[in-house]
Amino acid sequence: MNQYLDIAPEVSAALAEGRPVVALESTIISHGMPYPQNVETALAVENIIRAEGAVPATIAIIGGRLKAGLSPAEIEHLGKSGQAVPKASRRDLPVLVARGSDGATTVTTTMMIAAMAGISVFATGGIGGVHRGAETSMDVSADLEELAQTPVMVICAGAKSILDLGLTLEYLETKGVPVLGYGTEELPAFYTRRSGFSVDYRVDTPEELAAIAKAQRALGYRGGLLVTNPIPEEYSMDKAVIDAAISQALAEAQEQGVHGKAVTPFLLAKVKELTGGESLDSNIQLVFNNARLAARVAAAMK
Ligand code: PSU
Ligand code: MN
Repeated sequence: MNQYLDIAPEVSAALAEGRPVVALESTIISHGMPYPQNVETALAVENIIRAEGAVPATIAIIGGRLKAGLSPAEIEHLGKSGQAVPKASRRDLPVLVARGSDGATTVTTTMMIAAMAGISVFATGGIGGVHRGAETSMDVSADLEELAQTPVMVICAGAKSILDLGLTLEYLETKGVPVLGYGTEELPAFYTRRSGFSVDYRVDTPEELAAIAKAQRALGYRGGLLVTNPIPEEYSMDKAVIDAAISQALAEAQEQGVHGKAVTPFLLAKVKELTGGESLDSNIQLVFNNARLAARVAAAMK
């Protein structure tokens, strides 16, 4: 275990006893939702995981410590501080740790810290991917590289079409990351259940997802698994409304010359602003749905 890692007592007890644990990210808390809904959602997600008989481990950097498992007060701190907490991707980690800073972990750093702690299942909302226009901007999320090298199953609702979903799938294929659809042949697009792109395999049970993770581990190869779980029908959004908001967000990002790590937060905030409360509600519900599945898969891995 490394000297910067703190595993919460509840999490380390569960790991030691072989009970199921589910990792959760913190960029979604500090950067993904407004206060206080972010804190309420983060605590509710933990409760959903507990109700399924698993232990939640929300991951973040607090005062330079890599935390696997946060107290409610730490979740409140991250939620209240919001954008003031630096978004922490792979390249940010050593600097934030050395400076004793806080950091909101993305899919990338949540996977890294989960793996350090020995947690193999992680639930989130959406992952980063290959951006539209990446053939010239080269904007490809570090999340895809992490999926290629870190042995954690990431359960998400697909990716938002702020990204180029086709290129994202091509990249994952090149990197050898299996893309699994939970109860679907089609890659879900976060707010909507359909994208027009196919996943590699449809899987219908938590047990089969657990068996695939076990086989991957036993085969001894690097890398994780991407499970895409469509948003429940009743919370899915109108495709035309979402597409219009995404087009406008992309145009504004281009106009304002947004680049680097600011691109994704800018686009997500714009889409949210343009679609109002409906998209926030959908976002919350799909995270709940992913947490429930993750708890069941973690239980099935035992
Ligand atoms: N996509 C979403 N919601 C999110 C993110 C992406 O729909 O909250 C966050 C996640 O933390 C993800 C990160 O890991 O943004 C990716 O950022 P980037 O594209 O800069 O790698
Ligand atoms: Mn980027």
